Amino acid sequence: VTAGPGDGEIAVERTTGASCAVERFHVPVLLAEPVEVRREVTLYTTRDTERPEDAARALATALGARPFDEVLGDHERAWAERWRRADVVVDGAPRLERALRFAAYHLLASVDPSDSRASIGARALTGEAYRGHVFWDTDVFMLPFFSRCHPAAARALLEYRHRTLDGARRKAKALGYEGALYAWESADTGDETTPVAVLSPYGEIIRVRSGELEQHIAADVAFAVLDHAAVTGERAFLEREGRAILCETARFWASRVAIDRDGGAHIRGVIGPDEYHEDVDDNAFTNWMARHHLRAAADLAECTAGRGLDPDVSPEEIARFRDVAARLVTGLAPDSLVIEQHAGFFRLAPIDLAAYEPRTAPMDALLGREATQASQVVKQADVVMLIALLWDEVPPDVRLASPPHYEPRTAHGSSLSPGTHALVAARLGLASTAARYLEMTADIDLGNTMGNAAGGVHAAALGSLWQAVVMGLGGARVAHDAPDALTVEPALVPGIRHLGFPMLFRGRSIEVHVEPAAVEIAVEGAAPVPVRALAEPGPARIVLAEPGRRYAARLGAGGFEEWEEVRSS
Ligand code: IFM
Repeated sequence: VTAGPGDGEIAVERTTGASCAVERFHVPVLLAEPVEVRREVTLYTTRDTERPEDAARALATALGARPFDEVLGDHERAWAERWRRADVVVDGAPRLERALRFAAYHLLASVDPSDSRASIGARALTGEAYRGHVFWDTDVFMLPFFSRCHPAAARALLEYRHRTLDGARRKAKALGYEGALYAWESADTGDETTPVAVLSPYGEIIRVRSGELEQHIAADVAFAVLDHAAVTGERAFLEREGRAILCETARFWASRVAIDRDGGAHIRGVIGPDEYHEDVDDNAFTNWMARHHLRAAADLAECTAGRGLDPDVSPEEIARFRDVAARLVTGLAPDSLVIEQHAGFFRLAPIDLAAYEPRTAPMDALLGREATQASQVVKQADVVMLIALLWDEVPPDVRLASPPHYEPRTAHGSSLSPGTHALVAARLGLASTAARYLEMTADIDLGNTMGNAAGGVHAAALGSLWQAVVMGLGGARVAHDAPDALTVEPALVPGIRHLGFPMLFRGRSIEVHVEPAAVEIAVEGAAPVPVRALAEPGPARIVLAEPGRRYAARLGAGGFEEWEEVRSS
């Protein structure tokens, strides 16, 4: 470390404790004289070399021999490249734009694309809550950001899941199932690390059952693998590591279901995303996600058959995956448009959340565990989460009818919840609801609205904010009916005049600009890419966008008009 006004005047005091390392710098300063602190940090662990301290010192010495500005220049260029691919511009909502930058900064800073031995903990590297453990937060909330803005980082995160597949196999076996079931809380080996009990803020010992029962993690990891492949177009990873992940975890589902006399397949005794309800049967999120996963595993195993890939999946097993998928119950009664969150949910006691406002504690603490389980209070997006992830699989009238049913029952006791509500509300055209949830998500860390900022940033919520804006307001997605195109179906909320975001799609760098009545795109890369603009109820307008050119589609009375080539502004 060096600091002005004169080098050598700085005194450093270092103390280390069992869980902290503190450095204090004593720098003489003069009134109105700027002081600049220059600091170079080198870091090695025993995973890299037997003598990490020697390696760190050697690198520090080598760096010290180079002019500081040159080293700083490398650092700045590396960041500038990351920003170029991730910076979202929101004209008309400065607080939202600031929150998006905060989100992108923390997400980008939390991952090392060259190291697949670690993934991102729930609070990234910013705090000790959840002990750095890796949850579905990474696969479902953060990975979509990386697959679109920093695919090398996304690959490392997915490779981490492949590396820890043995841990997932051990967990499935220990529970008496086949295949692989990822740890609800994962660390270096992939073995389950969820604590079996925690102490509540009121000193009570609370049993934690997620490690055993929150099994949707198997399908969440599969979802991330599939989403990454859909966006990047990378087949090699999908067909080797991705296939192993998908097929092993699909085996788990095939052995996990119980087929009833009526022929329906049931997944009994689970916890869904709504962790207020434990040991429930047929959580809709789990069942729909497992169905999506089983079908994708069957398709992949079929199209890679005969190549001698590991694991070997027989035609009978593929047929079994398809059969179980077809039988899985969905929570949709024939005459209903509202998906039941789990079997018996509609019969639970009604809840009026407004009566508890202003709330000073989470709903489960206010009601007590038993009353919470007996009531319809929902901790976090659950059916709404399934609609967000499986948008094209849910019939449009069900997409429309289910969220308004669950929204008034949802307590948002998890930071993962408001961003998902924002995304779904935006896609449904519920602009004021979307705006309210966007604000709520943006404030989680910057406003410390969960009251636990000391534990670190809520990394999944940061990912969910990015998704709500880019995939919700911007409407950028890969749709089932046009899997090779980037679909842009915007849903701006009032007040936003312009939303601009970069995204990598199939190896091409695309810049998307959305305004209330127009979409503009520009493509960089070696080959053209199909992009389509969609506005209900108008037809989809597809353009085969050539690299180096810019195109605009304007919204007319019958949806978007044909794309036109425009000059770069
Ligand atoms: O993964 C989440 C879970 O959905 C709700 N409780 C906190 C976990 C870590 O963020």
